[in-house]
Amino acid sequence: AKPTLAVVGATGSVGSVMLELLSSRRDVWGEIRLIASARSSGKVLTCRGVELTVQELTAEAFDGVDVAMFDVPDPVSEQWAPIANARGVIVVDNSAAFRMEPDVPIVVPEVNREVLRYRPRGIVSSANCTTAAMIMAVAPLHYEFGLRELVLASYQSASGAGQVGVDTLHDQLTKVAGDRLLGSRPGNVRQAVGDDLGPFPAPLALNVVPWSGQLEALGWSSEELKLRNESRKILGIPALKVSATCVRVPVVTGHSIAVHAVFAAEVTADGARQVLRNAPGVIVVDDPESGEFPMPIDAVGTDPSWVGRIRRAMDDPRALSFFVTGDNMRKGAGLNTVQIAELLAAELTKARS
Ligand code: 11C
Repeated sequence: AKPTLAVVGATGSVGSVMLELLSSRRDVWGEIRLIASARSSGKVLTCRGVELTVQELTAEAFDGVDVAMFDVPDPVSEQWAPIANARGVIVVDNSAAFRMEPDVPIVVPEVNREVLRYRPRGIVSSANCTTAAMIMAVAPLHYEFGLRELVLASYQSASGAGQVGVDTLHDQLTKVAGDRLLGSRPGNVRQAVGDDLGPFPAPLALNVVPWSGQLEALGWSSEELKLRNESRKILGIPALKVSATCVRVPVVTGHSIAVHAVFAAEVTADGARQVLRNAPGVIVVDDPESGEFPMPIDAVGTDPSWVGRIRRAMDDPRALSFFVTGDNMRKGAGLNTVQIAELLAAELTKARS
């Protein structure tokens, strides 16, 4: 029998991307069970063309489940993943709750699928959305040229902060529309936007906000440290030098990263393009003369990481600068989680046959 899948957090915005992916990809699942908080239970959602009623998150909801994809806040994963594990469920978790635990792998299938085998707790983490988009391009270059250092600046969309982030951005854009003086005087954008900043620490409309996540030690944000720690773990380079500045921009969906990567070997832009053209899940869009760059308005709704603006550093023949954009709801969240779950389904199906 095909394995049973549970989607925990099915009614959220990443949850709905997961249902869309499960409805359009090769179907490897037997039963699919939708689970959410008590508030959302009883809702009816469509998956694989069939209407399913969302069940409440309880221990019993995991009975008979083989694999569960979690897209819920960190504390909910922390509480419920072990409960699911105790019922024999392998959890693929898209929160940050377990990513840095030594006995939990972070998997990006195109990059390090071999670590999926080591999961003593029955928990596998999916990478942070900014890390996932970036690592898809950086990993194949690392395997070719030997990565030594990353200097990163992110341009993260509102949907990374959930549906409330998207709603906040649209509400603010409505408030600032039409007034052509906004942004040319100090304080007038803040005044037009008012107090409702949603999940952001400052107005996002007509602005960029150099902040994502929580404040950590020495002034770094949690998102910046996730980029550093998760890159080191996924690439298996514990001492990799990584400095990131994470910035929220008024984009609905699609996280972008300006990457400066230093390698052990000398690189050329053409050599890097060649490597990236052959890399799974990567599309090279690099023709500035024709105005072709990787951009969120084009990457939204697509699966790959789009890479362009590939240049060798003017002052270091071992360094490259380039720009990556990916749909943070897909490769950055729902898609990567679904891909990991599908690898587990293949493993379970093979073991049972
Ligand atoms: C954002 N990257 O754009 C964050 C959200 O560790 O999975 C995802 C947080 C995470 O705000």
